Amino acid sequence: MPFTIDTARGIFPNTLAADTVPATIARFVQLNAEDQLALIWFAYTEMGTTITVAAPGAASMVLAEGTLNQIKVMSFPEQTQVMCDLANRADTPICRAYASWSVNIKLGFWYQLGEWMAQGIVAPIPEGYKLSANASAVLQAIRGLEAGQQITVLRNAVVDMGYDTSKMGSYTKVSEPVVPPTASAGRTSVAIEGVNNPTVLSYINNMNANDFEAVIDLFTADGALQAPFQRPIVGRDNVFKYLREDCQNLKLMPERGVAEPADDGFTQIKVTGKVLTPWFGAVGMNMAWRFLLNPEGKIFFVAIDLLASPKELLNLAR
Ligand code: ECH
Ligand code: GLY
Ligand code: GLY
Repeated sequence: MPFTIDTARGIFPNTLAADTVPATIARFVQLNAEDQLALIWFAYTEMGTTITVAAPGAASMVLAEGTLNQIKVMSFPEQTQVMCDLANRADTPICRAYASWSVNIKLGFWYQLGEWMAQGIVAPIPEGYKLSANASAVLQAIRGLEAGQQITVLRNAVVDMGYDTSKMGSYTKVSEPVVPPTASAGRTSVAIEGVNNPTVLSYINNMNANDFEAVIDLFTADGALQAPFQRPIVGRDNVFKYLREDCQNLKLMPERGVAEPADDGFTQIKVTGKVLTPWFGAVGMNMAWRFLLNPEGKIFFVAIDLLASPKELLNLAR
């Protein structure tokens, strides 16, 4: 039977993803807004003692600046209301603006509010604020995760805030400017134990060079990319947009892998290794890439998974 995106998603079914991340988010979104904000404040400040977050790039800050300046001059109660509105996904002008931002702009916005909260410019979490029992339990669950999973929970919590874009009709997505690809002299090239497939090597090396034109050329016209805990993004145009909007300046550090023939002349390849985000240069996330290449060596499907544990880096079983 020929592969479909749906059947492709099932390659290497023994791959154990960090399902604790969506499970934790599912519990988090049940909490009330005050608890959500306080919980993130506690998690974020506790994490800050062991891992350092990079200041956002100037480009993403400029795009959130208007909204940030609006919030800066509000009273504490008004600021608290804005933050609760975001957590409640309310229909307000700020929640609509927020919803139109790319992931990095949303993260940069909260980074700035966090700085201002620490400096007393934005309403802090009230002193002595007591989390509900459920919120405490979620915070405890987050404490038990490895660092790569913790930052993914934070990221996903922030991405889900703001007004629901599906209720917004047409709107203009706001994302950071696209950086030019790294010049050839500055490029790196990876070696993967057990995998020398040129498509896979080219995918990794071009991702690391922000050369998304070259990356997208590796896909079939109907090819798909599935980010961690997401539905597949299908078709070259959509994948290309995603790469340019949300995938700049990542560092992919594959370690090992396995390649084997699949049905209809396709090839399935699993690679494991680490990924760094520009936000947390010292947090190596344990990841897998599951590629399905067509007989011409084009990417029909690739899934990127956040792994359940470091042990999974060694799991190349089919
Ligand atoms: C404060 C209190 C009030 C509420 C809030 C607050 C602020 C919170 C802040 C949070 C900041 C969080 C950050 C998280 C960043 C996480 C980034 C991650 C990135 C993962 C990327 C991966 C990429 C994988 C991919 C690969 C591919 O091959 C294809 C593409 C792709 C405290 C004020 C809210 C400030 C900065 C987890 C894994 C490898 C799929 C992208
Ligand atoms: N500092 C990370 C970023 O702007 O993406
Ligand atoms: N967590 C995958 C991404 O950055 O979209």
